[in-house]
Amino acid sequence: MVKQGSGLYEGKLTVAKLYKLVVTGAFNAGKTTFVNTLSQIKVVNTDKTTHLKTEARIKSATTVALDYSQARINGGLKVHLFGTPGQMRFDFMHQLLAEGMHGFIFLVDTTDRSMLKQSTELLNLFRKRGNVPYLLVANKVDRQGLSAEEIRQHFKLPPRQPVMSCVATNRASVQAVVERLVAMIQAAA
Ligand SMILES: Nc1nc2c(ncn2[C@@H]2O[C@H](COP(=O)(O)OP(=O)(O)OP(=O)(O)O)[C@@H](O)[C@H]2O)c(=O)[nH]1
Ligand SMILES: [Mg+2]
Repeated sequence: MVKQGSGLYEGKLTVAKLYKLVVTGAFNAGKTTFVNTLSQIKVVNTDKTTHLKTEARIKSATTVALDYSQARINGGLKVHLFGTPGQMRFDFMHQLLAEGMHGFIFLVDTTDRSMLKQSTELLNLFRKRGNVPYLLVANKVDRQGLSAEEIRQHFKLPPRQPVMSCVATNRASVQAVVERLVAMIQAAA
């Protein structure tokens, strides 16, 4: 007999449930930061220098393929976090990463109203990509910007659709978002 907790117990193989969660949102919303903050492994990032002046004014590098990390949350559940690029020119990656997802987190930069139009387009695309639970997240609330309620109104979300505030540089804040989405996935199962 094998000890309890090893995965094998009284001859039975118990496979822990894995969740594939996608972290998406428009350019500069904080996706890479979010995925990196929670990780318990060495993360995979694919940020490359951007040659677009409009982007380079904001930051020098942007995600061109994906971010990837893993973490264990409440009760030892394992989540795989896949961050996407933000721009529509990488939509082929959005499609690949959305394949088989259990749910998605949609980050909105509350400090940058100029990205709301792109955010709306991307959110509509992701809603069509999979009939899965999602969480809209008002990110960067440590800075002056739109409130979670203003974000809800902009996206015309129904009252039952949760919106959470987040600071993607803060581990507890990121973990709370991930745990909420997993609870939504479990409730929908
Ligand atoms: N103040 C503050 N800054 C944040 C927060 N989250 C991310 N940032 C900053 O926002 C900038 C963009 O963060 P990234 O994680 O690269 O954003 P991204 O969405 O992955 O960007 P792309 O991949 O280029 O679309 C960085 O300077 C981060 O440090 C936050 O919650 N608060
Ligand atoms: Mg990124």
